[in-house]
Amino acid sequence: MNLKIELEKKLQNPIADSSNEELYVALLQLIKDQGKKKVTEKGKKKLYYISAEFLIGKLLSNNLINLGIYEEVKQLLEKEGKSLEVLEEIEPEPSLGNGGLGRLAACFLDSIATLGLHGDGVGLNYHYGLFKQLFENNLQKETPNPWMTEDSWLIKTDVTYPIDFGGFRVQSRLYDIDVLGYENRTTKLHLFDIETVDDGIVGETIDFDKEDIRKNLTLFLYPDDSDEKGRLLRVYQQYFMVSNAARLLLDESVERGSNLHDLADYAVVQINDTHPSMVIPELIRLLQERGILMEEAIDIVSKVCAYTNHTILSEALEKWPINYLEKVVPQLMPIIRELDNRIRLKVSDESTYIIKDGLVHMAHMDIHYGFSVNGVAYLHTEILKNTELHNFYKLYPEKFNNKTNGITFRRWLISCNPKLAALITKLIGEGWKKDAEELQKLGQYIENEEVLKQLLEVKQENKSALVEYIRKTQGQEIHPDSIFDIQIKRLHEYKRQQMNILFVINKYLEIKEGKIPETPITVFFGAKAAPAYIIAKDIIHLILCVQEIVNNDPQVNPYLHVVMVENYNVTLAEKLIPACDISEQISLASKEASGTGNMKFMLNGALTLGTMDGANLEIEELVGSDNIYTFGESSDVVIERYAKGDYSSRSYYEKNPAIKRAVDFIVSETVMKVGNKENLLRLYQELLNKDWFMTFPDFESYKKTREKAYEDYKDRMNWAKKTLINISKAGFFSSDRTIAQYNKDIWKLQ
Ligand code: GPQ
Repeated sequence: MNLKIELEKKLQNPIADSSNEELYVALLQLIKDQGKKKVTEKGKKKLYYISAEFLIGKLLSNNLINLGIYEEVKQLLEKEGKSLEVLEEIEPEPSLGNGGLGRLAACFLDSIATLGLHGDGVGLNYHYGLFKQLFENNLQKETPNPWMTEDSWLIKTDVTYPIDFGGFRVQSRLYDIDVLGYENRTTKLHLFDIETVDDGIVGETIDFDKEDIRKNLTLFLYPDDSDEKGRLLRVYQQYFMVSNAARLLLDESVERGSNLHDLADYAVVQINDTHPSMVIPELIRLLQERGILMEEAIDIVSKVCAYTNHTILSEALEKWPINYLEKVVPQLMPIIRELDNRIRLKVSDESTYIIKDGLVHMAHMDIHYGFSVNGVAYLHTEILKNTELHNFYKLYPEKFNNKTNGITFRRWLISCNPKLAALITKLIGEGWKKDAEELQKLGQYIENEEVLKQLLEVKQENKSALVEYIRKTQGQEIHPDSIFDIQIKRLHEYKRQQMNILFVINKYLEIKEGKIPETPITVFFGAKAAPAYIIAKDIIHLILCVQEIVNNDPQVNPYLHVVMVENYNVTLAEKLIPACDISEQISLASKEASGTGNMKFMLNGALTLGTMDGANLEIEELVGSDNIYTFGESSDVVIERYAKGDYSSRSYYEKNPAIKRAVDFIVSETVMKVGNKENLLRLYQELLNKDWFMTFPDFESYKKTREKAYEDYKDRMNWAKKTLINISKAGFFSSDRTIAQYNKDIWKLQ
């Protein structure tokens, strides 16, 4: 392909005379054409990865990389006086996900395509997706996040299905996004939409008529579920997603030769958390419609569906009231009752029943009627087996398995950190791009001063680029030589951003007393709070207040700076992670199923400051305890304390002066002056009287360990050595490895 000729054909103009917008669209079209030429794997059996979220991020650069023409395009544009970086800014980020679960699904599609597996993703085409976050008066404000533009990656197909809800029928329409794997393979992200959707019912805010399903069904991801209308809308969305997925699966399987009795030889479904769980009764229903008897239909579906659990937090394990399902999907309730009855006849342990106290337990249905149940990190799966799902484990030990999460190195290193990728390639060749384990070859350089210096230089350049970006976008001046200490993830109490900000408060007060840090520190936060999650929003409020106080205090700001990035998303993550020195992974032990940010930071040469939780355990195992900063109580201690139910945060507050001082600061005049009394007081009370995620017991060891990391940072060569060890051991966390394991143990695609 002659790139210049092809591009100018699309532009109908010379490159040099085209606007950036025109160039962006021309490139997008060119990539779409190239995508069509790639091979789509067509084995007999096919995977359907059903997920409420696919947090795919911008696609332009990633697709260019996976097509192998990134450098060529970049150079061509430069020669013509244009810049690929500027074009990247034009692309809106698809708003199809919320956090780790959705980003994992996106990494998985990249790996499925790259490994040439026969499998597609299935989800919904949310027009506004997750809200866009703005900060006003130190508070989070939610606004709609329209991301679809006239020219986008979406490809309208002619696939449509009639979908029945209680009392009315709607028509669906399938849109596809091509997922280009590395080199020559491709797979599809199938996004179902409703023909009658109406973007126009949404104004300036994210409020809208929640009852007008025909118009609102695919507008928002996770509509506010603090009232019944919102919760019902979620059920409508979930059924719409899985009914479409099930019909697609059946049609395609029949087309490939299945007689439906042998469906398990043609299709496998991965149920990504409980949002798609209704696919089980829906598939049974559709098989019955096609003439298969209940008994056999259940048997078939039980061989097709596999379930992934992503959390032990009980509030995230969905349970829908029977009357919701009766209203939205009356056709499923008889099947769900039948599924429950069969368990009641077989199993004496009532805790595993599907219907209990008027609620349908979606995960229970998945476990009884799926053939595989997996957790997402070693510790998480062990906790599922031994504690949370112990009663199920006793019934079906053979179903339980672990699949430690992974990330795609194409996006999370090659694309977001080209300087580091180039250095690695210079040292060990290209092989690591296909076989991530080859990163281990970097081990030979850990005593090589020249290499370590180059590693530090790359980090410094990435930090300077971030400084520039933050200046441009948020108007803040950051010290490029400061330690970049970063916590970016969904805002949730169990992730304990509140513990981090208490540390910052403590540091601020120490500096005010004259205890000056030897190296300046910049603490970054990025997080969205669910619109109805009050305490999470109060924590954001506190972070924003502290940001204002610290950054405007001339006595403090030469040494300490706080940056809360607005509207944290994949695009921002790609800028923050390559620039990070210290990666905050400080969830309460046992609560973070895996984490995947921890892996991205490690791969980009940041050192982890973390609890023994989720995949942090596996990071420690790989890099050794000298190359990670772990602290805090173990999951065993935490689980036992919950069981005893005797935790009193107030006693820690009274015993520990540093905790008391930092917590009291929340309601001090200094903070009240820049914040809201109501929010601050509520958070203060919450910590003092509840602190459900036990920040206080870990606070001392957190403080000590974080200070130790800051101390170690001063010895730059030794620090660089630790970061190189981390990079060299990151290969295990490639999602190519994770997907190969899913395929070997669960999917068994050819
Ligand atoms: N996760 Cl249940 C989400 O991002 N959203 C959810 O609704 C649930 C889980 C995360 C989980 O918190 C992380 O620990 C995992 O690394 C991630 O899923 C992917 O497994």
